[in-house]
Amino acid sequence: QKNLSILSPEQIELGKMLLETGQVHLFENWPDPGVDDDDKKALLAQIDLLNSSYPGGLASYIKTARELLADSKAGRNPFDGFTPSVPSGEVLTCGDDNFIQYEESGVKQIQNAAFVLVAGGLGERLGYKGIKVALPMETTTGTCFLQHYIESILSLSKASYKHAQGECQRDVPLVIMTSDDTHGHTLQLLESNSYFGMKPTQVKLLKQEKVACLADNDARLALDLNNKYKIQTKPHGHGDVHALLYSSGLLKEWKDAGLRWVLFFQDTNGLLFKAIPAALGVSVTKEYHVNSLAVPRKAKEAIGGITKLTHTDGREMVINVEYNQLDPLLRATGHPDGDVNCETGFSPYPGNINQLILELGPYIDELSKTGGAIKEFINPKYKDSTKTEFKSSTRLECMMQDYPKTLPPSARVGFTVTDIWLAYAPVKNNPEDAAKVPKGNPYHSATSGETAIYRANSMILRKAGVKVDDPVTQVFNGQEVEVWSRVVWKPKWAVTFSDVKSKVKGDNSVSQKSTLVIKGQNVVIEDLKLDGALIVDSVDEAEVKVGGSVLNNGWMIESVDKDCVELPEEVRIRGFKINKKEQLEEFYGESGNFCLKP
Ligand code: UGB
Repeated sequence: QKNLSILSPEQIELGKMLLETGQVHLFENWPDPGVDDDDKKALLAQIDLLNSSYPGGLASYIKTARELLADSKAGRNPFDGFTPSVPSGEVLTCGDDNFIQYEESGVKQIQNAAFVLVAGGLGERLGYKGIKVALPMETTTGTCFLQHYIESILSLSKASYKHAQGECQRDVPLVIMTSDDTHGHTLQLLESNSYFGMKPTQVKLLKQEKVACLADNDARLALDLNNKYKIQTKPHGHGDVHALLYSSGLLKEWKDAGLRWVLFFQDTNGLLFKAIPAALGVSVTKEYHVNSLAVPRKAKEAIGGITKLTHTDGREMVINVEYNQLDPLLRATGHPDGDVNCETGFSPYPGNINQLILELGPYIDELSKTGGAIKEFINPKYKDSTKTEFKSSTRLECMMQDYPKTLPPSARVGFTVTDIWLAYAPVKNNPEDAAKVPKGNPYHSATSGETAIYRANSMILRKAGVKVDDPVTQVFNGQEVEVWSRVVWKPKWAVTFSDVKSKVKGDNSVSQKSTLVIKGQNVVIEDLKLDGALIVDSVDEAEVKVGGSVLNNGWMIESVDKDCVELPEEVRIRGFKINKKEQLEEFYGESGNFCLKP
């Protein structure tokens, strides 16, 4: 009461709301006015931010927290009444006719799409100090994830314009969700690299705020242990992206501009854009409101499983069940072995890779009802089995792939499974944890993330008719990986399998020790025999034919010690570096037709 004089009417209202929701402890023992007044105001300002950045405000946050904490204490299962079964979805195989047709219809739609990258995570599992989107996707060219994503979107839009035939050509928007942990560095990375060729107006950064931590089962907000005027906060999860998009007004702007699709993707998957055109083609053809991209998943692998859930009351949904919930759910519903591999060597439940394609119209309709709020969960770590005290404060969390949970049964929710080698190679685990991954399961490390790029590109070249040598097996940072020829191309050279096919002609071969880097747009590989390193670049106006026999000492992959502090962290976390011994490197800087034939 004594302190009311130092607060604004709005702050007093907020304070009242908190008192009504059982948060009296926040204001207990406040000294008289004149002492710590700035700190008191700072606490109210923080409460204001926590209130305004959560759909429904803090009152709603506390109410949901109490319900979920009670469920958790009572051991109530969120899947009560649901029986899991294996869903059926579209299965794509890179290079076959179906895949090529889907790619074609997907590319046409790119100019009606907006891309959303969720990049607010700090990557605790990876333990890398910088932001993950700044990591080199591969160290042959050193291209970072964000550069690759932006160049892929630009090249896909260019390919889409070609189909547009007089329709208006628009700049495909890119939204990046950041957090306090990643915002400044992401902006700096973009600004210091001229937005990697995108117009700055094409890119929007939306920062997610953290949510209040909870100290006990009554959902009392947890004060900072060293500062009684500050509430502890933690990330709320990638599910925030929906509320942020909605409240930013961007969805309406996109709808008014005639866009039709929103594509969500994660921070470190260097293969994803190889599957995006075909997956969008599936959405277009099947008229899916929601399409999740999935890959075959090893049982118990740390990615969610796409599951069909049927309730005793008849409700049905196809939804991601997170990896820590799938096994107990199966065990509780008549599958005593839980999540196990079937005869294919994979779990029958496809792995969610959090690449979602939403149709904009139905998405806006749904968000108009929910404000973008996503079904949340809570994961308190209790001190003991009485479940009365927590080891440390907890908070509500949400995941972007839980969006379909509130949709009506009429919503068309599907998924598309594609080859793992083509679509999924995230960089999530630090070398120590990756080395402990059971044999045969994916490492999801910087080592496997980079070698997967070479494997995918080599396999695509093979499918396009190039003779690419078999890989060799090597061990880096305690992880056994296949090392294929280091084949890398810029998205402007090829964004679809058909692009690759049309630019590879005659009889070509690439040896295992070789590196092939294609940077120019109109480069055609014809009758090339490569045993060494070859780098070809050109301006867009040049047409370059590359053939003949290229033989040199090349660029070699060499092991490095992950603990060698003289090496940059980006190198240490993969356990190898590229030793650039000798190469043939050509740049064609003028328009015209050229032939590279040593
Ligand atoms: N992210 C945010 O933007 N904000 C946040 O608050 C948290 C994360 P993780 P996770 O593909 O392998 C997901 O931590 O959450 C961004 C799916 O739930 O890498 O453990 C972050 O920057 C799981 O089903 O993954 O697991 C990153 O870009 C499976 O699909 C993204 O969210 C798994 O990813 C994912 O964050 C996977």
